[in-house]
Amino acid sequence: MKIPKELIKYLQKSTHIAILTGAGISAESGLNTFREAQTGFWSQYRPEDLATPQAFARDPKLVWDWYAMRRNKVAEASSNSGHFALVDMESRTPNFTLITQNVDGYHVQAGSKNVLELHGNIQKVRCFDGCGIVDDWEDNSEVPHCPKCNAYLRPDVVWFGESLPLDALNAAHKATLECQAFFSVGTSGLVQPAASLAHTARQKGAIVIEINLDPTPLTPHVDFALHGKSGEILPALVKETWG
Ligand code: BV8
Repeated sequence: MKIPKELIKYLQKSTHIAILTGAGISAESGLNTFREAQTGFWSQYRPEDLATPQAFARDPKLVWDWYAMRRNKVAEASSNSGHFALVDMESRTPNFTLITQNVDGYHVQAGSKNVLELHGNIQKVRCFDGCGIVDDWEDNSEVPHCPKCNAYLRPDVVWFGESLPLDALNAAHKATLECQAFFSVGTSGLVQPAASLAHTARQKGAIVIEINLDPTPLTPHVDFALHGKSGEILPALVKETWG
């Protein structure tokens, strides 16, 4: 993938870069992306129908098992060259904010420092009745109970219809307003409010770069659309920009 010279020159002068990542950046680690058709027993379900508080209330064991399966896949795989390229980019940029929709924890595992997990983290659980307990995931087949109030414990992720963690969302907005360059990497740009960040960056005068396997609804609005694998494009971009 040839990185446009104009983009390289602009990034070399940028002191604040913001990145939004989605499931696509973990695809080359071997993880299914969020909307990819599910396999086996899970092929009968749509992820959007399982990632809701209603689905968990209706059948806690089904939703718990879905996350246990996904968490095992996360544990079996690991960060890829795309994650590591962003660690490299962060070390070359005075102000760098990595905003992720992913719950796999791979950015922190790769060594990224300033990471905002908008949709939570699959390695943690919290009380379903909201008594504030947050704990490490317990590896058991039955849905665990809160040690404080005995309600079910649930994955510490943000489900559809639930609000995002305010501190992470506010920090993401702040970085989006202040950055000179905003990258959208490996995301279909369908889920709100994360999907609106790129448009906000553009309205504030930042250049917007999309790195994605396929075109998305964002593509017509970006300054640079680099279509291909993030695990190949990001290392090339970091090398050509910062050596
Ligand atoms: C909320 C955690 C307030 C769980 C997830 C407007 C404003 C506010 C809300 C809404 C709104 N309109 C609609 C809503 C409701 C809803 C929403 O957005 N619905 C959509 C589907 C229309 N939003 C919410 O409910 C949010 N809550 O706003 O609170 C509120 C409160 C009450 C009522 C209303 C509002 C909460 C959203 C968070 C949901 N939780 N995840 C879990 O993971 O199980 S979202 C889920 O989607 C994942 O986190 C995932 O990361 C995220 C986005 O998906 P992508 O990452 O983009 O993945 P996808 O598979 O779609 O695409 C992958 C891309 O990668 C593809 O384009 C592919 O081409 C590319 N790719 C593949 N391989 C590669 C690659 N690219 C590069 N290299 C490769 N190798």
